[in-house]
Amino acid sequence: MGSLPRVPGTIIAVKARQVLDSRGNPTVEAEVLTTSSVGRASVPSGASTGTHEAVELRDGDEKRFHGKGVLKAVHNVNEKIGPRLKGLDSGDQQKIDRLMIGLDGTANKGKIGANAILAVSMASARAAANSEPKSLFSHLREARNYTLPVPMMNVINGGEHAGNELAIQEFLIEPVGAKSCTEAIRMGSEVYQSLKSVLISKYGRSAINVGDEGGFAPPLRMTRDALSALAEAIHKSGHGGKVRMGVDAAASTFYDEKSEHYRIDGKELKSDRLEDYYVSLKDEYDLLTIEDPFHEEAFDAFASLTKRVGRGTQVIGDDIYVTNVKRMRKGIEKEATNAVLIKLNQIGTVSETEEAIELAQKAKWSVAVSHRSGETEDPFIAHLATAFASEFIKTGAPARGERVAKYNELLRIEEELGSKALYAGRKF
Ligand code: 2PG
Ligand code: MG
Repeated sequence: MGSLPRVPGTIIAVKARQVLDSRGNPTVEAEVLTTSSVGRASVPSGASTGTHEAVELRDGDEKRFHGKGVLKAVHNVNEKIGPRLKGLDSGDQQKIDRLMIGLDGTANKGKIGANAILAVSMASARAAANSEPKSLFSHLREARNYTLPVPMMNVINGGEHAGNELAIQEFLIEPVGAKSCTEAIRMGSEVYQSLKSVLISKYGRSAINVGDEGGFAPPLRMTRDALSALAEAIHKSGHGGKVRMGVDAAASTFYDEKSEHYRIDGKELKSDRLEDYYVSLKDEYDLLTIEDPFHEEAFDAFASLTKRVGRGTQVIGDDIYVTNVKRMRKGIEKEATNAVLIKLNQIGTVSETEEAIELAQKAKWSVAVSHRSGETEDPFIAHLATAFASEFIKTGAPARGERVAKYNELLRIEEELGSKALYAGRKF
């Protein structure tokens, strides 16, 4: 009896292991082995997570990793998912993802674990790309030209990502005036270094300790102090006019449900007063992006701000949408925002993430592909952003290995594309 023909890219085995993320917590890494390739991927983990996100399966065994182990998720990959994927084409992303969604059977992927499912979903895409062989971005979407995203670099960390008292979680620089993504990364790095000296001279050396995403975590409390330091750093680096600023408020983290007030800058503000505050900050600092300005259910408050600033400013929804097309449809209907943050692990598969991006693009929203505050060295999102020509990529400061892994991958991608590479900065 002769052996069956070995079709390239056919899945032979799937294996997972527990590795560490950038906060030192366990996460899932998966490998998909095919007849002609291997694909490996690991998944990130958020701190300011939205209530409606897909659920990571954690062991809960307090004796190991303070309950954060992912051995159950690893087991689910090895014993439940792996055997079912054998024989499938690693390039059939829809089929693989649908099979895993069906196997889990819950709306939030909490049974098998979104961490288990996503690791396999991403590793399959890589295995398929490697078997063609192709770069991951061109496997994800075939195009004649590719547009590389504007980096949104989070250079001052607050909120749940730092040990200071800034209510706003992220203060971002956005080099829209660069000619290429490579030049944008250089500008971002230069502003970051200028910011370092601005912070030292204003607040002393302890102000340059870094937070979870590699941004500085100065001992500040007031939003304007952070934005002013940033504006000074941009000016000092000589990139005035070319590098814009943005914030991710992650406002669910400073919203008090009981009193319906937001606690920010030593004040307690009702939604309409907070809206006025954002408008004044936008005018003073020419903010290009404002992410999650209100709590995750405040569709109407988002819509009201978007109406006021949406012509020149990208109001980005993160926790409000959680990369979920159902929630995004509600946002489109209510004109809640004009942009969306996209995170693979909020929804849990590559194909559902792609569906969310396509829905946003149909609605003429800007798209920002994003990392999580707990990351790994996996640069998958650099390829996702390039493949789908997202306007932005948000992946931390140009510092810390897990953040620069993505920026360095964008440098490689732009080099590989040569004259076929466009840069999204020109849109702004
Ligand atoms: C965010 C993210 C990433 P986290 O709110 O946009 O910066 O943070 O991963 O903690 O949710
Ligand atoms: Mg956010």
